[in-house]
Amino acid sequence: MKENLEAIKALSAFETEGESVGVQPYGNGHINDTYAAYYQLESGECRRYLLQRINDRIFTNVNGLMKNIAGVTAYLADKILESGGNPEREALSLILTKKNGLYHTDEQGNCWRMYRFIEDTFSVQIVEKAEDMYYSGISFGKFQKLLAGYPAESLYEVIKDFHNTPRRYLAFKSAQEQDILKRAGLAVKEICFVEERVKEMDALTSLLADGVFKLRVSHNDTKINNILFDKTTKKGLCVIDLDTVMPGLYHYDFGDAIRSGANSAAEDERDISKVEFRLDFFEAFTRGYLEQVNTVLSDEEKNMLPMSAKIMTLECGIRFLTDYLVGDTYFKTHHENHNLERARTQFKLVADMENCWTQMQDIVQNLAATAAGK
Ligand code: ADP
Ligand code: GN1
Ligand code: MG
Repeated sequence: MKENLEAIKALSAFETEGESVGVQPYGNGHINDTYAAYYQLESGECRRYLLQRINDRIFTNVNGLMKNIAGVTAYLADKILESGGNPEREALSLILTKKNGLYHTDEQGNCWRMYRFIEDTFSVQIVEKAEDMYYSGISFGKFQKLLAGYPAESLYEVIKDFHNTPRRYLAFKSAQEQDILKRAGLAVKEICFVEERVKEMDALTSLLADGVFKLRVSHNDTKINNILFDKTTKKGLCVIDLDTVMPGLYHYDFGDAIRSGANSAAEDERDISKVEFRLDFFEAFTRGYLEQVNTVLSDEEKNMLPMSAKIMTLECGIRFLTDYLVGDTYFKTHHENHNLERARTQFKLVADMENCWTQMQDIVQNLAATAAGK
């Protein structure tokens, strides 16, 4: 396969140990092309590295992105070591190129990077038990806690306005007005759903603009499959997929983790009756999360956690709907209405959250009080 050949060729650029014996496409990522690269050591032992071709259609400033990752992973490694952990398993570690670079650019202009492979882990795609959400909350909470002292302003804004919900709304309006594929008529219900919530779009961004929230280091893509879980302990071990680490808000991470994890069904489930917001999963995640960051977050930040779940879910639905209206140019789709179906699941979750709003607020208040008493 041509793809594998390009990956094999890229291997020789990196400072690896042993003899390369092959590569295999790996994982379920939707953005980068990921490979497991196999090596034979002199001792006869086998070693894997994780090789990725960075998606430069989405990430146009690969240099800035890689500097972000290098800075954050080195900082995390120090913090993990200080607290008696194992940085080689609990944080991503980059393998440098033979020229001491953070990534390699091949003759075709493809950018490649390599990580130490973290062995004996598993990933969760759809959450089936509250325990997984609890450990997910601990992992993302710990990630924020360890990075709380990292200067957020020093990070590149890899994708501008990535979680700027009002901007996402404007892009949606423009797509709806232009309606180049005449699809708006097929999405009337979904378009109305967005319009009915227009006043809420700036719930998070206005607090940042007003100085109520300070700029934080956020991960920005806190799907549960961006955590590697330890096969032995079953606990969250390492937060991965650091491409979108940027200056932002903790709420982007809390909200997106709830959006993706507290869903009883897949993000693109067609049978909407199967899609349900799981309040028990929300509770489990929040418990793990606040155990880690209760003292890091201000009261204002804590109060807005339920709202962040709603806004991030609404925003993601708006992004899917926009992509549907402009002709599926961003998210990979596998059938004609894929993005519209994805938007529907997100809006169902938003509606469910609105129906248990007081309970969500009570859960956060009670768990914050419990965590403070510990
Ligand atoms: P994408 O941005 O395409 O989602 P990820 O960085 O999340 O790509 O990586 C894709 C998959 O590769 C992950 O879901 C995970 O299974 C695996 N993976 C990533 N980094 C490592 C690593 N250092 N060790 C082991 N597996 C990894
Ligand atoms: C994309 O790579 P993946 O599938 O984890 C997207 C996220 C969306 C998500 C929705 C860089 O994430 O923002 O929430 O799809 N990543 C980017 O499934 O746009
Ligand atoms: Mg990923």
